[in-house]
Amino acid sequence: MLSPWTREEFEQQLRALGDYYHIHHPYHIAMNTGQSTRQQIQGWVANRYYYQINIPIKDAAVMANCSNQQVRREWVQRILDHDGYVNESGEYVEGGIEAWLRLGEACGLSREEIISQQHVLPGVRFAVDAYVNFARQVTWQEAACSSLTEMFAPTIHQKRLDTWPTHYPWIEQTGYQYFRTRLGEARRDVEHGLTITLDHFITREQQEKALSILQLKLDILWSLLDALQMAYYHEQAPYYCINSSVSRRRAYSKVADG
Ligand code: AHQ
Repeated sequence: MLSPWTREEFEQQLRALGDYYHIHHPYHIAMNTGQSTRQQIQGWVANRYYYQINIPIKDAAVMANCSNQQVRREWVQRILDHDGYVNESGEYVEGGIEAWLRLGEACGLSREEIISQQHVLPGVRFAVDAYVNFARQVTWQEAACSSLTEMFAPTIHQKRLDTWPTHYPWIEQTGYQYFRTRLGEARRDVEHGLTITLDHFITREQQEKALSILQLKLDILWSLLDALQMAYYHEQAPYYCINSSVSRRRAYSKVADG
């Protein structure tokens, strides 16, 4: 029977999984080193929109499973961060989903085509839906643990802010607000999610389970980019090789090359 890791060792084990974070995926490496085309950036923004609009749904599922009022009082902030809210003086404070749409417009996409989800690839949809369904089916502590990929998120947001303006001068500056806002929000979210995780997973077996939960979320993020890599780098979107007389109503269409 293996003895549990100390709190510090357990946190270190969680952080070591950062080696598998999607910042190391070829799609991100290409975007962050200036090798991506306009179409590849637009395809990423249009597909990641599906991830963004599902985060508050995921977080509502976490809350629905959580009987702890103090945790809900903190967790609800994540939903407001994405959906926005009306403040005391009746003003709408926009959230991350609106900021993501502005990122899309800054990249030359129209709001309508992003909101239509016409560019969302099947593999992206499956990865995101797997995350939402996971959060619905597990305990709120396990779902909190799965959000800890955000331990590595400030680095990736900062990387985009540091490199994209130089590499992609055609992206309007207004689009970068989303990444700036997430720098602070991600750090705050991780504070809360990490405390829940370190407090809840106590035995060595539970700690190992937490590592496998984090690995599942890393797999979700990696697989999302694999779908994009096939479509926008290898030119092999689903059914690219099928010539059928059946006029299949396209559930998705790649962003126009141009
Ligand atoms: O924009 C992101 C975001 O709002 C969230 C919420 C959080 C979660 O609850 O799982 N994870 C997350 C992430 C966002 N952006 C990703 C990126 O690469 O821009 C990183 C992603 C994450 O690390 O989980």
